[in-house]
Amino acid sequence: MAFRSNLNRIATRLYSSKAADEFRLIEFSEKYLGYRKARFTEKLEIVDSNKFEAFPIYRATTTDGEFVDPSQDPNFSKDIALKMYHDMTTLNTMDKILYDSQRQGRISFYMTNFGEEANHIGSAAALEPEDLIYGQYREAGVLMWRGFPLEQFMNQCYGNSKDWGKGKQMPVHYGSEKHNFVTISSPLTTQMPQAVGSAYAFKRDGSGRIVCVYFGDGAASEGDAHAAFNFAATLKCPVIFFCRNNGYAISTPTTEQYAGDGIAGKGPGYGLHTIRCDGNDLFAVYNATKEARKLASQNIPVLIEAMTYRGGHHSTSDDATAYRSKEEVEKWQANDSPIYRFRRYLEKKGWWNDEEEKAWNSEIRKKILKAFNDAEKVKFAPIDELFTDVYAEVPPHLKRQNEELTAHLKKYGKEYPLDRFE
Ligand SMILES: Cc1ncc(C[n+]2csc(CCOP(=O)(O)OP(=O)(O)O)c2C)c(N)n1
Repeated sequence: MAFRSNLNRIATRLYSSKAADEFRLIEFSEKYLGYRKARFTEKLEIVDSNKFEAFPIYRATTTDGEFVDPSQDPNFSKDIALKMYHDMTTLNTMDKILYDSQRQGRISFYMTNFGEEANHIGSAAALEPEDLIYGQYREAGVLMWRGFPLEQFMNQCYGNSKDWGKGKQMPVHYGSEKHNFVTISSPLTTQMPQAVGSAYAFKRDGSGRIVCVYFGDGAASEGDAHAAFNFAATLKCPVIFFCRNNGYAISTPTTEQYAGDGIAGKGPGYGLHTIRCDGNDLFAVYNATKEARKLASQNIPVLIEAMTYRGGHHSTSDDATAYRSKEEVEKWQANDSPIYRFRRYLEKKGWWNDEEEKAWNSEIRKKILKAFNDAEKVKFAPIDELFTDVYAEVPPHLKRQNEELTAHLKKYGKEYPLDRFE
């Protein structure tokens, strides 16, 4: 049979070059291009990528919190809308306090989330609590939405004994098994292939959970991002890639980060469903993430690029005035604050007013300062706990290091502030 069909094929090819062309077209299209159908063309043209239309920016509201198309209103209940506002403003106030406290030398490091509050709260609210989150480091609001306590934020930033990580991580490298939030890794983009691996595991175990992985425009230039996109698309993983495009990777502006259509422009090339949205519009972020979650739960991976602006310095180790003007930052603050935008929406609904704003500001500031002061008083975990928790059983090389440290401290202990450890 096989011999005969081969003969037939050869005969067909000899008989008709048109059939041969068709055969090649089908092979190229169905086998090499997978899901795409290509055609032959006799027009010699090297495609100029700049001629592709850029992804539009999906928005729901204006900067004054007004719906452009009322059908895009997800109709939050008053309770949910107020929780959103409370979380965004709590995050903002916490950032101010912790940023200042680093400047006073009370904690070693901090990263603010200024200007990205709608990205965090809008996306987190659209996910299910059991969905697994992989963050980059500038997503504290996602954890806040999930109920990570203020005290834990403070304990983690102090690295004291009440910190669930017992001070083993740098400040803002949060993690919480209880909140399905994988501990942050400092090396950029490690979280992306890991997230796809978790998503693939969820697909195989049929749990219905999905993964949402956050990353910045800078992180998207790492090779690991490419690996993650490609694995997710080819293995059809239940994952949402949430890019916070905030214009900068430390001092590198996006104009130097990529030459194509941002991060969204990469999506179709990998076979990812893709949307670009206004990251300062909580409603747009929520709607986009909600839709993406639906697709992801059917094993269709989605890339979201949320356009925003990094309102603060990259971190407390950075001075952004060295590479961007004060006027640029002020322009963003004056024209597009995600918090103000959402507040305008609440006010128009009759759910918020100036007095409530004033009372809330003072209440939340007091709460945060109390948690902060309490955390400052807590001692660090006992020194030998430095060697525990990472491995189920302490391996021999760590045991040896522990012995060396104990001997060293016996001899030179008075040179160290040992009274600050439990
Ligand atoms: C592999 C690696 N390279 C470099 C760094 C140093 N680094 C830390 S954050 C950062 C910029 C990341 O920018 P982006 O992904 O856009 O996120 P953003 O800080 O703007 O939120 C860089 C280069 C790092 N942590 N890891």
